[in-house]
Amino acid sequence: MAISTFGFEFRQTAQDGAARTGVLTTPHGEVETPTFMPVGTQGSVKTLTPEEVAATGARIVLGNTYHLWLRPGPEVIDKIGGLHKFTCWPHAMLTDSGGFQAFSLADRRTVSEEGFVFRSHLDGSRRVLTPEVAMQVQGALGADIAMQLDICPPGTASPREMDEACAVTTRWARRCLSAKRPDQALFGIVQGGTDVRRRLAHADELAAMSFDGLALGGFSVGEPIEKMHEVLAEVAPRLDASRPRYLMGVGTPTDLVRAIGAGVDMFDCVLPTRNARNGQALTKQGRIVIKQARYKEDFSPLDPGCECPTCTQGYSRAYLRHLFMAGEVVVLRMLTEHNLHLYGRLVREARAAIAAGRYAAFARSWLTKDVADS
Ligand code: PRF
Ligand code: ZN
Repeated sequence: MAISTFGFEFRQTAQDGAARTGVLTTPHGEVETPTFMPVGTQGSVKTLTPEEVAATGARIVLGNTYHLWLRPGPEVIDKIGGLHKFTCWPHAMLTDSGGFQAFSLADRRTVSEEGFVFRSHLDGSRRVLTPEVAMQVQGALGADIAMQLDICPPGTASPREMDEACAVTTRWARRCLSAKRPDQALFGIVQGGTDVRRRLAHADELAAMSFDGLALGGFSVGEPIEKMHEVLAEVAPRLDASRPRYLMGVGTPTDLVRAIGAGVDMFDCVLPTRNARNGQALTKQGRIVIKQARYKEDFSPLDPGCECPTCTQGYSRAYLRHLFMAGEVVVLRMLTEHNLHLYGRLVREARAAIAAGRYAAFARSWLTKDVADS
């Protein structure tokens, strides 16, 4: 067992093929894995209260260093005692390091050995995000798990750029470990694109360090989805089994089912929450685009098999469509709750299937349906 941080522990509880269940112990409670982390970029899972998020089964959420650093600022959050207290989320929390957002959101960003230099997307101010700053800000936010600063090249990057991104990410890994709070867990991030050998080599470099978990970054960044799964099937099972494995920013329900089958323990993705706000409900039978005329007089619930408040209260597709067309904001909450309940149910059923040694049958039952791929 790789226990290096006070109050943090990962214990595998069952295995079926490469898929596994486990328990992640954090200072804010236990998290059963495989788990899905709803994304709370700005200190809220958009449209929902923390109680509503917990009711979907989520016991860990993700916060973003980049956004909270720029607004309201780590000093504000530090003052009240951290992001848990600030947001009233009592369960576990993980913060991403900010580089990924600095790269995708900021203007005129540059990257050097020192870190990222960019202009804030809010006020244009010049900001420097180094591994030390990323750890300092994440320390003030006080999540249970922090992420190292890394470089995530686009799927189209050349082999040379991929090699360079891995080399810099490794050097930043050491700097993050030196700068971390001793009572905060820290995960390393494996890069390397879709080349299995490069991925495995980078994973070995990071596994040799005292990280509490290992993440797979740099997936779902423009490469073909089949290629991603091909590489995941080779790489995920070979990541150190004593530490949690986290696939960053992925994916659809189908992606989760396949990646869990490859041995991934943790996921985050904006898909269930963002798609809800675009009027999309995900169901085990496929995706419902609620504005479509075919739902105008469809008085059935989104998904009769769903345990979410939207479905069990009896709100019909016709009513939800009407609310969406009329611009009534409550429908965004209803769809968000529904989608997060689907992800909560997916990981719960996956855990039960792994424990019972029937993961292959479970996977077939989800994959044979046209599930929600975007
Ligand atoms: N690095 C970090 N955060 C991320 C990613 C990454 O590569 C991704 C890629 N899918 C999502 N979020 N730090
Ligand atoms: Zn529902």
